[in-house]
Amino acid sequence: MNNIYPIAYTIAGSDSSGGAGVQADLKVFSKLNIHGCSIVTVVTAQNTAAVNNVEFLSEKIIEEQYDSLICDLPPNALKISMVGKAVELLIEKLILLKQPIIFDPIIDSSSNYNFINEEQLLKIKSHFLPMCSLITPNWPEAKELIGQDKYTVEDSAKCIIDFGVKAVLIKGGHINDVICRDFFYDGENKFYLESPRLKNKMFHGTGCVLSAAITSYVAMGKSLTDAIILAKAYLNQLLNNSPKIGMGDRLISIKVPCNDCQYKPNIVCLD
Ligand code: PXL
Repeated sequence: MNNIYPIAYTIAGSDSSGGAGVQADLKVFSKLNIHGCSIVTVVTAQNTAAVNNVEFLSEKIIEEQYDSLICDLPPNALKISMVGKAVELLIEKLILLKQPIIFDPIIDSSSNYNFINEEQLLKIKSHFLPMCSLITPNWPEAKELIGQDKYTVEDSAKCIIDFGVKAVLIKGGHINDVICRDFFYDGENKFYLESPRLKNKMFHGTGCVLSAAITSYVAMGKSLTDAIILAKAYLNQLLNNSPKIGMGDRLISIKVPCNDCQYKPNIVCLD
């Protein structure tokens, strides 16, 4: 890749409140000195109180955004979250790419908006995951991916690696504990990243910020594990400095930091 300035793509939904999705990703890319390009798959109408509506863009316009970029602004790394109507299209296009893909899945069967249906989930597991360098599900998403909830976090990570993805980071933000623990596994190396949990905060868009920061560090040429540790420190910095705006309960990422390691997580290696 010969870009003189690193480029990252976000293939994601638009969040009108600016807290998550494409808007959050582009803010992070920019703060980390990466040029961000976007392929919008879904448009959401939301604010700090609620998601009010969602519209899926056509496969045609998703393909046109991708084709416009790929011939002119080749990426150093890609971040994908909401795939919308484009699962098959993305599989067809991205199979030709060599650049690392970081996949932050949005799988929420309890949501009113069916972001991924059963058939798409099967395609993601069989064809899309083997193309990805990393998947970053939260704990409920990890359980939905493997289709059962009896496994431990570590056994779930092993099952996810069996789908063919190179590495998995299961985020512990949804597990109730005073420490927030994320588990990394790549089929060989495994470790936990531990950070103190912030009380009484309903933060919206943390998954987007974390995966956008990982993508940025990978686009700069860092190893995947360095990128994850740096990105976690980056997210912690944001969470510790998040002023509230809007009238709802969902905190949004308005003060996206520059590169900073003040809040680095504790790394617990396992053999
Ligand atoms: O944080 C997940 C997420 C991703 N992308 C968009 C979203 C949300 C959550 O609301 O709106 C567009």
